[in-house]
Amino acid sequence: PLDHTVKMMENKVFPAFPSATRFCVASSNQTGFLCDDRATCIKASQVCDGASNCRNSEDEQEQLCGDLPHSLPGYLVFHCSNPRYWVYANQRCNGMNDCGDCSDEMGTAACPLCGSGWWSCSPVLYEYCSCIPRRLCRDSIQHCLDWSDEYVCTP
Ligand SMILES: [Ca+2]
Ligand SMILES: [Ca+2]
Repeated sequence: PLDHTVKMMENKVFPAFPSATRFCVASSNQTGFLCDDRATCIKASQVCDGASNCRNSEDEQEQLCGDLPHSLPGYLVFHCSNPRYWVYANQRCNGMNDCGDCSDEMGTAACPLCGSGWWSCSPVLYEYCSCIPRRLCRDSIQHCLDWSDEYVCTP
């Protein structure tokens, strides 16, 4: 998918290569940000995280990070149900409760229900929403309200 994105973009001329045209698909199908080299696609959540991930630090430039999340191009941002909160686009449907109210994990059309590495239940822990990682099954610690992680689930 990355090659395709890059090709599409090279067909056009972008004088300043604005951030709005940097959409790309990073590893594991995550929404990404294309560096100036037009080959490196970093995860959305690596933009404005204080660490330089593109060679020339274009992922940390003031123009992009000066007024979060408004200074970010819309494709990098997911707005939570609570209007005070936002998360990066690649934190949507990743199984973790990044919004705090699970609004980033809701909607079965947008977020497929618990993938193969996950067990479906009502989690005890705040950090999960409707599934827990299967590695937490049968570890002698309750992670599901109904204890199904300890009695039904297989890792
Ligand atoms: Ca960064
Ligand atoms: Ca999430």
